[in-house]
Amino acid sequence: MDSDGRTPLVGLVMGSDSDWPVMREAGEALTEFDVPYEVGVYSAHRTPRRMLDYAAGAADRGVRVVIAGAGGAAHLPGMVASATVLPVIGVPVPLKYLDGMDSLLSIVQMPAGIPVATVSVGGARNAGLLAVRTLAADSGELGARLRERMSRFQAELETKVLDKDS
Ligand code: RP5
Repeated sequence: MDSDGRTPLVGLVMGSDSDWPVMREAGEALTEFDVPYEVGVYSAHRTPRRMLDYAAGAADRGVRVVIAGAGGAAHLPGMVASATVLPVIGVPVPLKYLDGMDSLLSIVQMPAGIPVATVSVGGARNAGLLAVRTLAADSGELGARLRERMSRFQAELETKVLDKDS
């Protein structure tokens, strides 16, 4: 449950709490669209069993999209995707060395059959927005609300750019 007692629709997970300064932007985007989410640290390497338990149970608990961020040998998004049927959005977190290329390649080069939708290095905000769009495909009231809100959001982006030009 989130602070309003709603079931989280998005699982926002990361390999370490050191990823939070990047990953928080995904949470901020979800908050802007009033999408309930949960946050957790699940390391593919340090807590593998806990990570798999989380991934395997997420759909049954009501989660509909998982955003997973990790850096370096960034195996968390792919391993989460292997243990759930939910869409997984991977965020390559840049670390001190290699400019995040290690994180990017670890996440994006998935074997056929287990997809991870990978955003840009450090692109947690877009991960949050992509999760909103995924939920917006819902045929019910939630989808209608999010499509309307996303449409307004895009119009606002356009206005900001056009206003700078005038
Ligand atoms: C990865 O190792 C985490 O996702 C993090 O980006 C990186 C470093 O973790 P810490 O050593 O800061 O805990 O698994």
